[in-house]
Amino acid sequence: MTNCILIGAPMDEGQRRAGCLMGPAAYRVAGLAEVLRALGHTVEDQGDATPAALGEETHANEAIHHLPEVIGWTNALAAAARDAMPRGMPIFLGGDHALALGTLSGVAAHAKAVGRPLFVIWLDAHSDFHTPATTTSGNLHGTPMAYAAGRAGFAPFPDFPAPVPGENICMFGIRSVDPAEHAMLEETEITVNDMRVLDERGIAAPLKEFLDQVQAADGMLHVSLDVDFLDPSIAPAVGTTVPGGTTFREAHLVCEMLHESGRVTSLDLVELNPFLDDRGRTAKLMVDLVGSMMGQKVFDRRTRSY
Ligand code: 4U7
Ligand code: MN
Ligand code: MN
Ligand code: MN
Repeated sequence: MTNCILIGAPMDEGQRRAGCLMGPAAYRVAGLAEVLRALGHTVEDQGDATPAALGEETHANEAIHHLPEVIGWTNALAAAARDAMPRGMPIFLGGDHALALGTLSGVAAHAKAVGRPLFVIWLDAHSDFHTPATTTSGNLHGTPMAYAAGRAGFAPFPDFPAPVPGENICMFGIRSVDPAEHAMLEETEITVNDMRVLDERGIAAPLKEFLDQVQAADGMLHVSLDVDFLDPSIAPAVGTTVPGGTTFREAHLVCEMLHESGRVTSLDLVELNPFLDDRGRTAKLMVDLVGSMMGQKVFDRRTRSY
């Protein structure tokens, strides 16, 4: 059984649409702690993190907005992640995906300190492989995977503590990549399982390949789950909907296989915008997916409709 440490990250400065900061509250209302306890886990809800003091950082790329705020969150969440890792499995309740700049920093620093390799699975419509220099939207939620991979061009962010090697990164569900991201991804060893790959091969085979790699290396695994990984027809509460996402069963299968691997050591739940939701169905689906990731079995499920 796992000690689940819930850490709210009510931030929305990584993109331009208001509402993501209500995410942590929505997960609590949707019963995340209760679902985890019913599966036999212990749950510590730490409440919400607050950003570190604001600096006055600026960037030559004028599209970038809220840079000091995002750096403040990065520092605070890196510290929160480092503090939580030795005590259990942190589950970060977002908040937009820029929170992963911080969560991955703290998780990577912890993995380095304990001498274990860190692996990352990026469940997202987007590759989030921009740097502050290449982003044209200026939305820093499109950058965290590049930061964790150690891409240059992140000043004035702190240097990423222990960059994750490309071979240890797997992207899943990708269907929206900008040209600058594409060009950089080509130069890495990152596995990009885009929707075409999943259409052709299904979920299980490519995911098993990656999980076998994590197992063989005795690795730790960070899961970053962006709501837009899911098809907008089942998960409308997100600012950046992209058609052609994963279905209800595909997403649950990913989570069930992650559970069976026994490797997941930290989790981000990002980009939920409760203001865009339809009677809480996206929040409830995300909670349900965490249930599958933490041991809920299809055969033991009661059918719920939402
Ligand atoms: B998310 C985008 F231009 N690439 O940089 C950008 F398409 O965390 C989208 O995955 C980024 O939701 C999406 O703004 C970030 C865009
Ligand atoms: Mn994302
Ligand atoms: Mn996305
Ligand atoms: Mn988004």
